[in-house]
Amino acid sequence: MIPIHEFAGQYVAVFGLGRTGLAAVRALKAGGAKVHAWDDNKVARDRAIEQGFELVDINKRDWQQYSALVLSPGIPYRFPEPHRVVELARMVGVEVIGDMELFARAVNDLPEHSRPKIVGVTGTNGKSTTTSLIGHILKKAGKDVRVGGNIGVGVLDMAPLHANAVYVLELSSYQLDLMESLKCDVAVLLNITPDHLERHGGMQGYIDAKARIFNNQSEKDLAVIGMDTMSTQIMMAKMAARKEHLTVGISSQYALGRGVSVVRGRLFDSQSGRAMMVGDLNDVAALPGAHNHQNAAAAYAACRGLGIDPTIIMEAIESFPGLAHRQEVIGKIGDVTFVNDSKATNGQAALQALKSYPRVYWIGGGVAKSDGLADVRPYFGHIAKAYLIGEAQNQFARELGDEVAFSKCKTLDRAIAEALHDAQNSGEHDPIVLLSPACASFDQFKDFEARGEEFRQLVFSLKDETERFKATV
Ligand code: UMA
Repeated sequence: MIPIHEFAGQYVAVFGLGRTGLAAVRALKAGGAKVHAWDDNKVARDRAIEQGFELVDINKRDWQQYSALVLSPGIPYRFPEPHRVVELARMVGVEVIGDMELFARAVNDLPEHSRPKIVGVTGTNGKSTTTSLIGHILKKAGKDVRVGGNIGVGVLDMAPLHANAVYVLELSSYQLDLMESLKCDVAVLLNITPDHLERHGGMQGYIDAKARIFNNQSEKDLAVIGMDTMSTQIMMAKMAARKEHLTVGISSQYALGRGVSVVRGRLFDSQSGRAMMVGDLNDVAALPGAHNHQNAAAAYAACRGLGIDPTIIMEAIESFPGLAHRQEVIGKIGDVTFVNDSKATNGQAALQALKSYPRVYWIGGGVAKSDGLADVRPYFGHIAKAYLIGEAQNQFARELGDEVAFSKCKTLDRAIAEALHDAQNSGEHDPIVLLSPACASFDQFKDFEARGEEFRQLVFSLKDETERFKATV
């Protein structure tokens, strides 16, 4: 845990009792603050009480007493409309900040020579893979590395600040909105495509939130920018012209004259102006597809920026085990392979998975994003049949129309059973059942992780049943 001393002896309100909020309460208390923590949800409150937290309903308190409101990232800050507690804080001039801001101020309070290195990673898709890959490479290079943030570890739950450590932080647009002071030694922006627009008042608000990752960087700090989406290309052009940072472009679509590119699966470093082949990503099983190649290029550029040798980086990329819920191969039932890509909560992410396989039995649905299946449409030809679940099933059925065969399954268990049956009877060689929903999960699951875990459990129990059945005939 990273104790926060800034508010020692003062009252601080913490709102939201999920991973962020509980870590913030612990860290603020350890630093001597008087913390009033609350959550709208009784289940979350009861869980916190069970864990020994004392709660105070901040809706009923005098807000003049608070020095700050620490808000969890999932709670509306500006759009679609600010949460009531944000309004309360604003009315009395109490600052509203996130856990990343507390972390940043704690780092900035250290004398310069004792500050750890900070690597920030953001983007619409690929953040978790890139964050985790950078962590893996730095570990292999012998660094004292800590990985956290949006990837699932509240930043204040990470190991205490240490001069020689490297903190690799996945930063969501929500977290970026709630921070001012973080200065990344290396900041990575992978790509920007429409997502979470309701929380940012539209596309420009979303782009502005993502751009905040570069705030406070000096001309010695490195900005790694994906060149495969229009908004990030524009950002790169503006930043390179201003010369306020060192910039490096990365791409898995274009061979960049200067930058880091992946061409036909091969990783090239042309930062010096001369292209040097670093290695072949085609054989790296945990990083399939062009989107993962871009993640690898970003991780390479970030680690080069920290002075790691190209050979060490490439060896580490080759040994990367991959992440759960991201094109994760769960196993096989007979010849049928099951792939869990539950993290694909939007069309762009699902498109990347569909692109990676020429033919799949595809499970999709949940809570659709505003653009539905628009991104996935170019890869409809890769779908042997679609198995639709959740709130989005009727909308997706309309979008697939006559172009793709589909079945409305409503729930994940039915979708898996039907997909397995069809795949087994297809006569195809090694068919693939892919869960890559192109939707948020919260109509039927707590989050994408719970959805992916259920997929895994259902596949395992079907496998057991199939094996028992085989044993009895
Ligand atoms: N709550 C209220 N009132 C509301 C809304 C929520 O009281 O109006 C309460 C909920 O009852 C709940 C708490 O707020 O108890 C949840 O807070 P949260 O949604 O911020 O969730 P945390 O558990 O703190 O997790 C957050 C990130 N979640 C979101 O941003 C939605 C986690 O990212 C992150 O791993 C964690 O902090 C640690 O940094 C998850 C995520 O889905 C993976 N992120 C989004 C994404 O990747 O697309 C941005």
